[in-house]
Amino acid sequence: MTFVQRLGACANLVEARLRSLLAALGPGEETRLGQAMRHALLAGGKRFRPFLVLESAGLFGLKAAAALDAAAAFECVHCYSLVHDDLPCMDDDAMRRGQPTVHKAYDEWSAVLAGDALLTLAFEILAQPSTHADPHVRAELVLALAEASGGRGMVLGQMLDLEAEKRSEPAVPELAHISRLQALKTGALIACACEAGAILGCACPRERAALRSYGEHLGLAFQIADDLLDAEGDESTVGKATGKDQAAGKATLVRLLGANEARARLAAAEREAIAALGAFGDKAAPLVEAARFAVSRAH
Ligand code: GRG
Repeated sequence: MTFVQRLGACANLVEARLRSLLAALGPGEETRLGQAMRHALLAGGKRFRPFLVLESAGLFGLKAAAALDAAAAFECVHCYSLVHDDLPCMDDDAMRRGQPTVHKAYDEWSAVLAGDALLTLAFEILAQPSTHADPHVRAELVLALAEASGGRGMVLGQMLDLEAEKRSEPAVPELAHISRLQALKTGALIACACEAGAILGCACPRERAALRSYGEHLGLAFQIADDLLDAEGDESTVGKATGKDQAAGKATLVRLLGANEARARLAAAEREAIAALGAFGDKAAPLVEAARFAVSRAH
């Protein structure tokens, strides 16, 4: 099976589980809120974060079914962040995953509320016994995802990003500032998805730290690749508007350092991500492939 087939198979599993979780825990599919949540969750997407949860859990002998609910929770948080990021008051996008964004398909208030409900749903899923039999493991997952997605993680990263773009604060963003905001905005959730596999698998601290380190380098690679796609990618392949960072004067590594240096840093991040997996040997081949995919992806 190629990496893309493996990622696709994971996406199918995750989507089926998201459908059933939404039917069981959501507000009712006939409601406007339920429909907007479905649009946000089920209109495409690579399901890359769930893939990381499943594959990192697999390192500790867990079958996909045993990690699927945790994986679905990560996708709920990711989808909420995309819905809110696309709003006119944030990044203002009309297309996402090749489809109209939630506020275009519905309206702004429905998009805000669908995002809120998806974020909350993620924690409801993690707290369910079906996520893991051990309540301590469930509590650890809740804590890790809350830290990664909240005001010391992704939300803070988004805040720093928007302050730079909309308020020119700081007036001249330096490399350290951009690196920090990107590590928070994109890296925190990706790193946490990798760590979640270690939590589910009751890994030792050394193995958990190795997966976290892999995830941090992977997150950086993912973000630089995203910036390069925005600068150089084709709108129909990427599935959303491109060229927006330059037009908005966004603080990115590509803008600060140029595309060539950004590509060099992308390659370094890929190498370091793969190196962090060393102790897992051949078992980690799918995660090695995931790092290669993050770097070379076209969407
Ligand atoms: C609104 C709190 C809040 C946070 C928003 C996700 C995010 C933070 C901003 C999105 C801006 C962006 C494009 C960031 C780059 C990395 C990224 C998250 C890309 C989208 O993720 P993919 O490529 O998307 O995994 P799919 O559609 O495949 O799930």
